[in-house]
Amino acid sequence: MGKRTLVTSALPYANGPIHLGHLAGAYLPADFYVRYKRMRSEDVIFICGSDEHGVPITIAADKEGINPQEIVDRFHELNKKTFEEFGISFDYFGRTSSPEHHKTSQDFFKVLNDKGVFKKKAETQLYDVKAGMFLPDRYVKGTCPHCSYAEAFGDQCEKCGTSLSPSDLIEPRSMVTGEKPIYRETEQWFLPLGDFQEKLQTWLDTTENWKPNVVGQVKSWLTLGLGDRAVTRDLTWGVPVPLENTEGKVLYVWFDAPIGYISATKEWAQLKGDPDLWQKYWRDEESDLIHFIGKDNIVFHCIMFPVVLMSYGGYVLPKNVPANEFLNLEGHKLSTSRGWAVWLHEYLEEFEPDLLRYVLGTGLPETKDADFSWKYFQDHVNGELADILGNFVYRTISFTHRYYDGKVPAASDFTDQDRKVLGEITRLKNEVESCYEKFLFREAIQKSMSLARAGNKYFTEMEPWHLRKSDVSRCGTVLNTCCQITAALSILFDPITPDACKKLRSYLHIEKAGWQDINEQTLAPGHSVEKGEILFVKLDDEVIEAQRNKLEEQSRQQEEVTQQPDPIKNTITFEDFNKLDLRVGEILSAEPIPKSDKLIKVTVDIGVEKRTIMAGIAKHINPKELSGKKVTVVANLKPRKMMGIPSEGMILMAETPDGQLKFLSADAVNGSVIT
Ligand code: B3M
Ligand code: ZN
Repeated sequence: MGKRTLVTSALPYANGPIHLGHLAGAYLPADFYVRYKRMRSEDVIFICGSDEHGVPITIAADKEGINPQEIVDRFHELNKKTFEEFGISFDYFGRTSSPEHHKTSQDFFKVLNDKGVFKKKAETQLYDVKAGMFLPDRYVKGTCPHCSYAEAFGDQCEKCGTSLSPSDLIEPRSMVTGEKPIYRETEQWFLPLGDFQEKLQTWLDTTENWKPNVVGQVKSWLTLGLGDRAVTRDLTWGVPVPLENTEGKVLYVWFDAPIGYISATKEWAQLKGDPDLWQKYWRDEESDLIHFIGKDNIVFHCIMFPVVLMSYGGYVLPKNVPANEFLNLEGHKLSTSRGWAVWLHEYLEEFEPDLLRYVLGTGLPETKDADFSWKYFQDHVNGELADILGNFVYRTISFTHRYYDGKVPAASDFTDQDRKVLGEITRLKNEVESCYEKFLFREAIQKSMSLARAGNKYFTEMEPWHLRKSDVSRCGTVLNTCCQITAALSILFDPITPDACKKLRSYLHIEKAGWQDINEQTLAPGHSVEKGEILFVKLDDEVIEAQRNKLEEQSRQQEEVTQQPDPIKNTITFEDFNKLDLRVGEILSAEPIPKSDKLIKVTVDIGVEKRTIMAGIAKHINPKELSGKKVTVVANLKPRKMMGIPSEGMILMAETPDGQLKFLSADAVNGSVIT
């Protein structure tokens, strides 16, 4: 263990609010860890901030038709405030739009460029001629070649989940202008990760106690072999490339974002009035750098950023990267676009932070994906926080208050049972410590609760309410013992439920207690204790039911939004319209195409002649039902081969807002697009 620790949590994109999935991945475990270290008076700082660059930001801005700056300002403020209210105790929460960040990341780029680390290569990329801009994959939409979904993105079809590249899309179109993009050459700077393979391996061999899921991912990247990774992009939103003649180029967001940890630490140091202080954490070998992230960020933190740091020189490399897996919600994948998420700022409108901190902590996706449900939340709040921890400490302090005038009674003649339960304090404290050091937070929480459970059981079995009358001295010993356990719990639980612990320590008048005070005699006889209040109130079924309904409703509403009809296209002239030759036709026969799940080969009589038309309707209509149907045909469409067969026209169909294709008819849904 080094002399000091620098803890970071992934910089959340400032394109939306924080939800439970984010929290369980990168923020809550980091906060447990940092609070634990602070309780031990260790030298630790906790750094985070908003990631304000990259395509996720510009897409969010485009969606609302506003400037990216407005988006990042809004969500930076909201997320900063939400984290604070939830007790995520960052020492500093910066943002990558800050001048210090631009300066720092440009310096990194320049130094690496001067050292000759980068390769410059021409690449072909999609380009929107009308908009005069290169298009990131996410900015291209088209029809998915697998499921025919018309709104698939250039990097993924959200309907069938297939990952795509823009060239896979049928009829690709730019999301900026709707035009068909072309390929154009452009020069970019690349980080040749492959050159660092050996250096990376040597460094990774020195690391200890990494989680198997992280080691596994990193190993497989290294085994596959590392390639060149572009660190610049042709975009206008981002940190400008700090070289001559690079107009329109910015740093790739994954180049600048991790450097955000450094620039935020610099800003923190400036605020402390000691501008060089950041160096102690980043450039001294005695510092342990720990990155808390979600599993989708592993490659950037374990390969790309370390390569940047080693090429620059003089920086510490991550000591550990305890990445978490994903959190599901009520048995389904969390999805912000489908409205299947619990937003942290909304949670905070109705519940105390401590409840979720504890419950989410007991079910963190540490080694595999985990599920959060409102029922799970209720069960753990009621069954553990309220019935065990809360019940035990309340019984203890209220009894002390009532029968001992609020003074810890003296103890004498300890029995085996007393010694055993007191022994649990040190035993569990040691075990909890070792869990924290190994980033096993679920287990740390479970073991912390074991102490409360032992205390609660002891209280029940000793029956002090009887002893009070039958054996006064014995009753005092029992209560003294319970008071010691209560004091220990008020410190042991501090990283998990800080608000409740702060209250509890104030009832016990041990506000300043730290980890070293978790022992068997924290409270001397005669030490005064306040009556205090119940720490955790049970949650009713209705409250939980309401949350579940809210989630369902939210996802239903989102579905409606995403199914909104397409906007009306640009106005055309009558001449434009007149170019179309539309004919009424009758389907004579139809046969499915064996290798296609989409196409049907249709023969249509359009009066003047018979046509073969390949129609993409197999998913929606049974070929057997086609014969004899009257249809509208675009008769002068340039023939085009599909599955090797020339298609001589197009049958017009109505596409309902939810993507179903129907024949044109008077009872088609309003707003159906004729397609
Ligand atoms: N903003 C991605 C994410 O939120 C990214 C993390 C940056 S950490 C330097 O998943
Ligand atoms: Zn698809």
